[in-house]
Amino acid sequence: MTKLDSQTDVLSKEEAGQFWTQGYLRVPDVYAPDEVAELAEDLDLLIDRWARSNTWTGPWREALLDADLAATIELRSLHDLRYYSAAWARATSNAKLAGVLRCLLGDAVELHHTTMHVKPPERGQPFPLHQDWPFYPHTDNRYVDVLLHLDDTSHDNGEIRFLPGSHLGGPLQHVTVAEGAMCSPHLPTDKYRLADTTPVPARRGDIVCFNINTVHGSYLNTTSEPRRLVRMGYRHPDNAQLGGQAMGRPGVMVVGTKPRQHSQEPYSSEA
Ligand SMILES: O=C(O)CCC(=O)C(=O)O
Repeated sequence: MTKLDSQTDVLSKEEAGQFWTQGYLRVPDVYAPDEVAELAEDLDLLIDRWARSNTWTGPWREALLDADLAATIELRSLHDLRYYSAAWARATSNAKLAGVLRCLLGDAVELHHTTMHVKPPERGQPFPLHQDWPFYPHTDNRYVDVLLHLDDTSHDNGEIRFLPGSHLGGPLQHVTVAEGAMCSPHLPTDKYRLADTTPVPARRGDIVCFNINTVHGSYLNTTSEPRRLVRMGYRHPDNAQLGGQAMGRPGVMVVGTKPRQHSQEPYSSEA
C-alpha cells in the first residue's frame, strides 16, 4: 500500500544501518529552499517575539571557557514551535522527514517535542558533551532527535559534533548538581572532551539525526551571524517517557497509526 504520510526509500539500508551503528546520520536537502526560507522567516519572528535568553548552568562553563566568556555567553531558546507558527507545524511532519523516520524507527512514529537553539553571534553558547536522555528519559532507545538546520554550519559557528558509537552503552551518569544546586545535565568535562568528537557540518535545509543516547555537543559561535537550528524529537509510540521535558503530553503521529497496548485507554476529552 502507498504510504501518503511519508516518502519511501529515502534512506538506503546502509544509511539506516550507519545511523544505528554510529548513532548519528546527516541527511542532505530534506527541506526545499522555499520551505526553509519560510521557516527561517518565522523563526526570526519567534526569536524576537517569544524566545527566552538563557544559557546552560554548571561547572562546565569555567572548564571550557575563559572567565569573561563563561560569564557572558548567550543562547536563545523556545519549545513547541508548532504552537506558534503554521509553517513550523507543517515542518514537523514534512513527507521526506517522515520517510527518514520510517526508515529509522519503523511504521509508527510520533513527534515528542520541538526546541529552538539559536547561538547568537560572537558569544553563542557552546554545549558541553551530553546525551539527551537525561532531559527526557525514555524506556528504550527507539528515539531519534532531528536537528533541522536553518544556517550552514562549520567549526566557526559551532556545528554539531558526536562521539561515534557512544549510544551503544545506553544512558550515562551526568553531572546534575554543582555546589549544592541543580545544574544543566552534562558529562564530566575531564572525561568527555569536545576535542575527541567528530564534527558534522551541515547545510541549510539538511537534517542531522541522532539517537537519544548519542553523546554530542558543540563549540562557541564566534562568527558575526546567529547559528539557528531546531531540534525535533521523534519516538516509537510504545517507547514510554519516564520524566522531563514534555512529560505527559500526547505525542502527534507523523508516520502510521498509534498501536494499542493491552488495556490502554484512549485519550481523555478532559484537559
Ligand atoms: O545546538 C547545539 O549546538 C547543540 C544541540 C544539543 O545539544 C541538543 O539539541 O541536544
